[in-house]
Amino acid sequence: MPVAASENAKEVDKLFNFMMTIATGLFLIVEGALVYSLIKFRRKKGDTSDGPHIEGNVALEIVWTAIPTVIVFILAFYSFQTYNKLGGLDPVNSRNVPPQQIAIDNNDDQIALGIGKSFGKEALQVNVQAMQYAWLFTYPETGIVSGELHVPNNQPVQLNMTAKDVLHAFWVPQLRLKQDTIPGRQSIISFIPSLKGDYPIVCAELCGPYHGGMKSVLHVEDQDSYEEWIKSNQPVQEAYLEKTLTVDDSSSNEKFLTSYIENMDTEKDTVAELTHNYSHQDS
Ligand SMILES: [Cu+2]
Repeated sequence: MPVAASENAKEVDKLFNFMMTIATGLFLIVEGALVYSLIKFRRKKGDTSDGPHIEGNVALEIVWTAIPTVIVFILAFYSFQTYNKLGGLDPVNSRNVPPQQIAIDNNDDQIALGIGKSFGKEALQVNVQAMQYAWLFTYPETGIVSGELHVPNNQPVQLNMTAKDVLHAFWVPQLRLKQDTIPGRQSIISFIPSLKGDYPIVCAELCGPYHGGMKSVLHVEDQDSYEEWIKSNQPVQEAYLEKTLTVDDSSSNEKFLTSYIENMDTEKDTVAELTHNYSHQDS
């Protein structure tokens, strides 16, 4: 298993190790009995007689039905407990959804999908948009838009995710978290990172020919380097925003952009789509 980079991951690992222990024990008992019988009850040379005729054994059948049943119930109970501990039944996944910056059609009455405890306003909110074939992370508090996810260590993070085109899946093996991102709907995961480092963000849902290249990086940093990253990214964004706002006073982004892309062999539809997205992010 890769390193466990969050508190959630440790819970998942405990469940996994428990299941693995039972499975290994069962494997050894069943295979051991098989190998033992192969050797012990092998036909002796010259022995052509039949084996003893055995017709069922009620006690034995009850035992070998009861033991797996008990094991399955224990595993079901333990899995459910872990799911609950990770926040699977938490209200974050019902109505209490923070406003998304990216426009989503009609999600007021829908239940948000996902897993994670509800940390409320305490959590760092990051909006995640998945698209063919990239991840886009927006920090609503600072206005930063990034292709990488930076989070401070030991602080709750809530990812509000959606997809622009087709189904994708946000997966960070080191967090033991995987969640589909869905066009037109919001899904949420929350976690508390507990180990500094850089971890891969992988798309885990076949989403098109370049699906394999749809990767990004999760940087779990100490508070200082995180704030430094925020600072170093913010001025660029602000300067850019100011520039676009002053030039673009007629709210016709298309006109503004057209002068730049005239020689770039770009379709008019693409420009329209781009400006559409920008106007959503501004509001
Ligand atoms: Cu994808």
